[in-house]
Amino acid sequence: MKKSTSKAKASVAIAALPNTEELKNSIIKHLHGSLGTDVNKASPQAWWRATCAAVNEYVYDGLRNTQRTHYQQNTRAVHYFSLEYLMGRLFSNNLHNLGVYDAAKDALAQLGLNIADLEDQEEDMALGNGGLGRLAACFIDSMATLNYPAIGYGIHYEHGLFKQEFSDGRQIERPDSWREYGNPWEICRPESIQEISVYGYVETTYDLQGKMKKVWHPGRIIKGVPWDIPVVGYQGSSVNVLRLWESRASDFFNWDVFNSGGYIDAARQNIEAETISKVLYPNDETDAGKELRLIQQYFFCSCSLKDIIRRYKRANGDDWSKFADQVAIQLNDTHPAVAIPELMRILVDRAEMSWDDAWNICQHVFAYTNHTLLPEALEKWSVRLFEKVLPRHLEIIYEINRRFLVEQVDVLWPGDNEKKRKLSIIEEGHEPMVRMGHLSVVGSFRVNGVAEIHSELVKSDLFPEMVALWPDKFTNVTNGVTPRRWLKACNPRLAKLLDETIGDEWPRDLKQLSKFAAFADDPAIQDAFMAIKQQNKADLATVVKKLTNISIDPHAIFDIQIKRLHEYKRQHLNLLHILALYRRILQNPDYDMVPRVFLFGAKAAPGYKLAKEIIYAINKVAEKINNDKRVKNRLKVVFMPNYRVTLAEKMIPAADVSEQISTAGKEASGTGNMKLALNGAVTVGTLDGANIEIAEEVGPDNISIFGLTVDEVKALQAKGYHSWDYYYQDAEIKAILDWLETDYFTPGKPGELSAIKRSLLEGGDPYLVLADFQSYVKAHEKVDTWYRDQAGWAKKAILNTALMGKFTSDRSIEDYVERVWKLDACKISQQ
Ligand code: CR1
Repeated sequence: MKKSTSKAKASVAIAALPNTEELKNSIIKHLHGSLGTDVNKASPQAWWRATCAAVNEYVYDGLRNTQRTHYQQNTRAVHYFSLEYLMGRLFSNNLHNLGVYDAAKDALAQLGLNIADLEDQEEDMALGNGGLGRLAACFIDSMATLNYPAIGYGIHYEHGLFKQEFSDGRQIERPDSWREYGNPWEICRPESIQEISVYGYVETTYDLQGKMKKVWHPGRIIKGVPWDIPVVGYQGSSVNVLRLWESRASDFFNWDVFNSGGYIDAARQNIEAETISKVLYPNDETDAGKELRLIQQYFFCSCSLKDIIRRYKRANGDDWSKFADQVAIQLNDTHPAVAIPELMRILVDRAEMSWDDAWNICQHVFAYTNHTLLPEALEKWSVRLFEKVLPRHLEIIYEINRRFLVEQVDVLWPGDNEKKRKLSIIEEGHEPMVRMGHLSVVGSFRVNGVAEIHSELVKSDLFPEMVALWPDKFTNVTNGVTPRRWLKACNPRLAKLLDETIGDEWPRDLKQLSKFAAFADDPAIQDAFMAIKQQNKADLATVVKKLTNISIDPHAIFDIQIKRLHEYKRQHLNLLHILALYRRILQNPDYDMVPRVFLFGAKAAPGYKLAKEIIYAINKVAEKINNDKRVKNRLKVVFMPNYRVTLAEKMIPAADVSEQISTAGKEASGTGNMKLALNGAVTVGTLDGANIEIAEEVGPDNISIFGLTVDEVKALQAKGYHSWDYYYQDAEIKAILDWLETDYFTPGKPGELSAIKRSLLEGGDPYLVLADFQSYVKAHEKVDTWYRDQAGWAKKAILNTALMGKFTSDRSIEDYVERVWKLDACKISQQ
């Protein structure tokens, strides 16, 4: 029995949504009229494009209505500045958010097509590395759903995050060309091109009254071309925009060079200009510190600010007095912090505003989110590089810093040079550096971390003096994930069960999930829930077979760790546990354990050697274990190649166990932890980031916590941590680490996997892997025991789903609105 779920609730932004018949006609119309092909010969690509075009008719309708309403009501808006957006695919997301997924599925079925095949035509839009970029994508979904006037700004990278392949177990990076043949979701807006400047020198001039004026003579002008991606809110709420800038050579500038006879030079400069938006830096957490990266940051900030100012002036003319009432800018980490001196430059140099007035505006416009405490990830730029690329901005930063030190620091701590040295935006030393974190805090009216504990650590460990200066500036907004993509769309079976038991309001009011807790002991719901998990696992097993040729048993526990590869996330701790189990099986052929499949998904930054060694080691150990008859299928290990949003959507609904095992104090929040628990996985985790809040929500019976706490980590490190002690005192640890050095996993090549052992022993084990090892093993023994009681496990899994209501990104956005942005929602009116 087919149920028409596209009853298409009266949508706000979109006048009328199509039924199956209308969609079918529209798809055919576009196949003919937009694609120039015919039903008889159309490829799946063409069908997919035609369907996108059909859907876009409605998306654009919502987009126009939203933009018109915002303009007419002259609303205050938030501008989300982010160097990364990890969007994944948009096809099924847009269909679900419009409420026409089932109608489209039926329409395509009537045309003899399977909607899943069409979905597979789309490349992931992977314009981000990991958590930070995916968070930005969840946030823009929530802002549109909640009807907040919001625009996302970023870079239209030609190449997103690299594609990962394995060659004999080693990571190989291949370029990602996500829009090689165009992207049906984006609209180029040449009418909104901006020009920005870099390099050159600053001239100091004086007018007739003797007033000093700084004039920046740029060395290079670059054009920013905006591409707009409509962001469809759930059930046709607002359709907001993600505006991504592509760099091009400026016509104006090249003609100059060209005319002076420099044809080749002009061509070279074209290439250089276009290089800016060519490729996403593939580093999560750590930063390259390269000139091109600084130019990328400045390029998109400058284009975006000019775009905002253009829009503001259209409504308010040259009167700047309302600017801070109309405009909030959220800095997603320090990557866009150069927007602060850029706005100062525009106000002081171009609008000829006084420094104080300009600074007052800045300090009411910018807010900054910190996403990490890792020292290597706190951005710093050498003064030398800054001066070369942005000479005027460096002067402005010096002046911001001078006033900050004199008017703030010296007032609270008179004559305290040590405080000045510590708080200065400029770090002194052999190579003086601009500290972007300091600049972000000084220039913003609000600073937030991304989970309770992280926000506390931002205050206590990162910026304690800034807190003394401005206690009210600091706040917390715990991360969240959009339940539309991360439950409704990716886990349709569970979504249906929820609709049937607790109603269908949960996708926009996730707290409703708590009603599902009442069913945790209900045998019928337990069975239904476990049957769904079983089907999802069977689906994943098919994907695993196809991608890796490894057969896995859907009846085993699916134990999943998916996230960027980093020592602090401790994929190698997971590996040591796998080796412990393998060793126990070899030592005791009857070793009793519930069969487990360990699944990994992770990309390593191309220059991060140890991370790549860990991938290699996991792959080699997997090869050995998966082919060892003595294991008798109790253990399987799979490293999924090319982990990305689309793979996450297949893995998360199939997870029984979620690995969230970072060293306490290192993972700012995590968001994969939320997605997995939301889909009924039981977390094995440390008390780190948002795991702590997840544990509070689900309660100790429904999560397996292990390891040192933040305070214990600090205490251990203060007293001196000696990983060798664990090696000598724990026979299991010693045996495993020594094993890795033999050629057992790499026949004929002993020592190939020794990098891990070296880092844990000679390297001092900076992330306390060995200290947490036995506690981790016990946390897994607990899981094994729990799983043997199937009804008990079902109850835990159900309660994980039911008690995740807090972690919707809608709640995060409401927190930002209340604590930071002070925005009003805006109901969209139709034309
Ligand atoms: C953090 O590592 C957090 C996301 C989103 C990451 C992760 O714990 O969930 O941000 N930080 O807030 C990051 O990418 C550059 O820093």
